[in-house]
Amino acid sequence: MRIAWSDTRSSLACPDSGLGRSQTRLTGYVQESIINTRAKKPQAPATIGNLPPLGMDADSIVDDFRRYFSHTLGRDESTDTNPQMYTSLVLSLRDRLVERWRNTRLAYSEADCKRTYYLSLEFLMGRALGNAMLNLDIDPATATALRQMGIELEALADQEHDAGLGNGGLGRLAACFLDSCATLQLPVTGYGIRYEYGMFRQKIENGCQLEEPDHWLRDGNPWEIERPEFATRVKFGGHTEYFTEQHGRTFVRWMNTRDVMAMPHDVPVPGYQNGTVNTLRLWRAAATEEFDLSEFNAGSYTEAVASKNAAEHITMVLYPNDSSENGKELRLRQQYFLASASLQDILREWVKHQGNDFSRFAEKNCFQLNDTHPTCAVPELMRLLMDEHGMGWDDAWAITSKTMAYTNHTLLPEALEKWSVSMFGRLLPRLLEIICEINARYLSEVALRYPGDIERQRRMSIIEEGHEKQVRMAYLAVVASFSVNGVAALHSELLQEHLFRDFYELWPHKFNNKTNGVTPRRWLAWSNPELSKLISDAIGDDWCTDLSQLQKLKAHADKATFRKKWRAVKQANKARLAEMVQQDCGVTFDTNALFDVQVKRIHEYKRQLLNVLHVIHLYDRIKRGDTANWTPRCVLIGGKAAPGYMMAKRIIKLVNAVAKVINGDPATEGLLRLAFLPDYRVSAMEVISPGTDLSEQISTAGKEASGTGNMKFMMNGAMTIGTLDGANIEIREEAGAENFFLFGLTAQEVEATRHHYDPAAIIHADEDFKRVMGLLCSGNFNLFEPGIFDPIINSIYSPNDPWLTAADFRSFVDAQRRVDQAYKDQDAWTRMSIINTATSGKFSSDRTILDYNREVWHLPQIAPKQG
Ligand code: 26W
Repeated sequence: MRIAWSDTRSSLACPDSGLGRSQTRLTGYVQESIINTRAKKPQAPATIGNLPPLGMDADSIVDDFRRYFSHTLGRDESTDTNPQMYTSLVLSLRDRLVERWRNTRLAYSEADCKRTYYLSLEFLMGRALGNAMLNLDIDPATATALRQMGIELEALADQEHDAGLGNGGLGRLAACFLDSCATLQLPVTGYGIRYEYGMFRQKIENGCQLEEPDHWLRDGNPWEIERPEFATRVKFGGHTEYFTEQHGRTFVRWMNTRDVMAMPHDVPVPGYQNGTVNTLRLWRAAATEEFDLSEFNAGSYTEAVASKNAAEHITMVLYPNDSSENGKELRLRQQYFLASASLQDILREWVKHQGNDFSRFAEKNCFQLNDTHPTCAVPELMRLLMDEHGMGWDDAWAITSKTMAYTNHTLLPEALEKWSVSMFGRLLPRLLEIICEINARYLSEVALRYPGDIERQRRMSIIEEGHEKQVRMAYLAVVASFSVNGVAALHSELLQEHLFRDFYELWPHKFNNKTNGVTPRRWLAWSNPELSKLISDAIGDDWCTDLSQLQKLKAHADKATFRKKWRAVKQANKARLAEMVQQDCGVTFDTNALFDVQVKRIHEYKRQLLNVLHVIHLYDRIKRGDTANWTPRCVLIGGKAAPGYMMAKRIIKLVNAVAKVINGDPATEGLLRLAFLPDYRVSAMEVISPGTDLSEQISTAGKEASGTGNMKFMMNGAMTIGTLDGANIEIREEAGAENFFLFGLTAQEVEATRHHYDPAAIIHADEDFKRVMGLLCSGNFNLFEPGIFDPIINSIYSPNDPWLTAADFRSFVDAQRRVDQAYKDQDAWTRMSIINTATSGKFSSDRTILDYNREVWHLPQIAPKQG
């Protein structure tokens, strides 16, 4: 890769003005000298914001790229390196985003429209380069530009670290939503935390997960723009004091606090080829100036540095748990930091335009809470309105309860956030007072509705009584929100029937469902270009912004030539995936085999264990010679375990141990492979989903709120083997039962089975299962580490196994047999694959966002002026 330095194009001059393009972009005092040299021709003074649009052609990109590389980054021929070339390309593209960003802001502000703020502790954005090129429609021009300079795009794209600011589904959903909001031209801003360290990088050593820090910002992040002019202060600790004014009004001061600065970093969120660029504003914690002045001057230099560090700790690292809350103080600090900084930012903007008149605030603003994590926003908005803007309780509550909307993403009790009242009070004394007041007022409403029902009041209280009193964040969110939604039809029903039953009885109108979706731009157009081209050749390219168009593919499923092309694309994608598996796992996948994939966080409820039991069963069949009519399979499992989740880590070890035995046994050659893919992340999924034949969605029914990986696989033409859980139910409805491999107990049956669950009897009665457990228990996969899989074996045998792994084994194995049969008929399989893609339209996050907008947000769609 070499930049063509000899390339002397004359396109630097801009024909209309006679000015060099780069000159027209100069601002401030430099402008004067330009104006002076052109003094003969009187001109309106150039304004900062009045620039001609940047060219979108290859030559313009080459010019900008070279200027960034040589002038901004100070590199030349002898020092050219991929990181600097990557940065030069990003800065060139970012300039083009910035133009549209400004136009978008202007259009929203001129329309003076309602806005929604998506508050989330996680935004799992992945890489931005490909997405930016696609959405700017500058992909071909960029490719040409780089070719002209002799640079390989892929090598640059590989320089980008994934922005891994999330754990899994909930964080990636937030990222897909931002893409859809920008594409639909909705005035939605994301607010999150700029973690210095994102999701840990997973290494596998001796079959075990090792966590390594993800210092994704080490080489800088050219996508973000720091905005110190909008820095705000966030309070912690201290105490409250009550004052009475002359007129008798009391007000509260939160004093003696330890403040932390919140510094915003803005990331552009481009819509799909529509001129809109929305904003993701990420907050970084920094020490306030007093830290520097008072403490440093007091001579306690080292202590001052230490406390400065403590302030900056708040945004140092993403908590890597995706299902269990451990009540850590730093996590609550992060949550309040996000809520307070974001709300202050929004109120500052409001006051700038409306002064202290909040009468229309609720009409013009909506806060979508991504799970309970940002729920401090409820008491914080109350505090800001009352203590900072002089509003009374009732007015403040009217605004808060009309602007908050809450999305629940899990029913698992261990994932429901609770904070000890004593810790909450120490860290956020003013907020705790407000929460208690909200609780008292709301419980009196409950008492009015159900007089004398003390038990119900106890059940519904935001404060859980007991040895250690706790704040129940989910209840706080429900009480304060005008909308409460689950993320798939079944999940929303279960919320109403179980977790929020009492609340549903009191306020049925609050509850609704919003089935999740994923963005077809990243998950089909960008990650699967060959399939996208085949689809567009057949049905046109409107599907990219109207995914229901994919239905038109159904007609093509009957054409042999189309099926042949479809199969060829899948084969090419499988080859790409096989290459990745070879490189990252050292395991050879034969692209003629069935590619069977389960990638997601490792959790017992997701039942990677059930998957492994099936693989052991296949191995057992091979070993006993039951291989007539065999369908060769390559099984891929990937995902991260929470560092403190011992069982999940043991399951990773088991996958690796079983893989080692199977892949090392000559008997399995050409029949079976198993690999564990280390460091599963967004950019890996972009390769995995296009190359998958079979998508494993095998959670215990009633436990997976929705799932979104299931949707990415479906869109890319994979068949699903799954339980009636989360969005699987809707996937099966759309695809048709004949195009879905169903197995397992229903959510109802799961609950009924718990009372009489006897796994030992189930295993004993099933010859195949007995043999599988025999292999596991004999130490066949852990010859040199005796006993390490005992906790797993015990969990399968336990009548209290919450995930009922044994209950679904037979049904799962039978469904896998049907898969094997179906895969043998490649033509029929391809037809099913096409039908899956064709019926995946519902699972576009555009549909989800339009649902949110129609039923919850009520925002106008606003197109910025072009150019
Ligand atoms: C407090 C620790 C913690 C952190 C994150 C608990 C729970 C979470 C999330 C709720 C976990 C999560 O990502 N849930 C997933 O959300 C997806 C998007 O709605 C759903 O598709 C998945 O089913 C759900 O598991």
